[in-house]
Amino acid sequence: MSEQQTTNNKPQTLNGPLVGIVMGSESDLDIMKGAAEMLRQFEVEPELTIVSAHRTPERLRDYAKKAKERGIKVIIAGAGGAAHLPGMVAANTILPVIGVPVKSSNSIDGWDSVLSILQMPYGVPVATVALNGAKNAGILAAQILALHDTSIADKLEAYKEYQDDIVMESVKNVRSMGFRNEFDR
Ligand code: RP5
Repeated sequence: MSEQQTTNNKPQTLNGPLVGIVMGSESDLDIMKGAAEMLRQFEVEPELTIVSAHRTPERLRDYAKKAKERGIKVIIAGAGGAAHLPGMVAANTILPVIGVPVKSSNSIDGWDSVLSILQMPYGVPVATVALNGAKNAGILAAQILALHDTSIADKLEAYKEYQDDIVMESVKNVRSMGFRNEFDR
């Protein structure tokens, strides 16, 4: 892997994406594209593809084993039902893996996906976000990259301020409806 230090102390991989998004099926895309959209807000262009733990086990192993040498820093893996993809990716790499439980067509109620990804055995962690929480997975991946990238860190700070502004707008709206609010007096 080739890396260079830029002036803002930003480790920049010359070729290839820093975040890999994988999902068990194209049917997960509606949810999982949220991770890519969120990363793009921080000007991180991820790669995104299908890797099925059950239908393409060799591809899974290959993807996870080669990710680090290809320059990937964080993997986001999403799957539904018997959601073994994130755990098996984590079993095959030392990169941080963020797991997204997807409520899919074969999911009973979502708990199957959540527990399949959440309840990893000791020694093989997967950072699990909420059911269908791909957007948070994107933010979390950006936060990991921001540890060594001041430009992403600045965008995350701005995003925090944006969220604050949105809530304070709601505070004003609710107050204008005539509800008592002594806190913001
Ligand atoms: C999982 O099974 C996939 O991640 C998807 O959430 C679910 C259903 O897959 P399809 O039958 O729609 O391809 O492996």
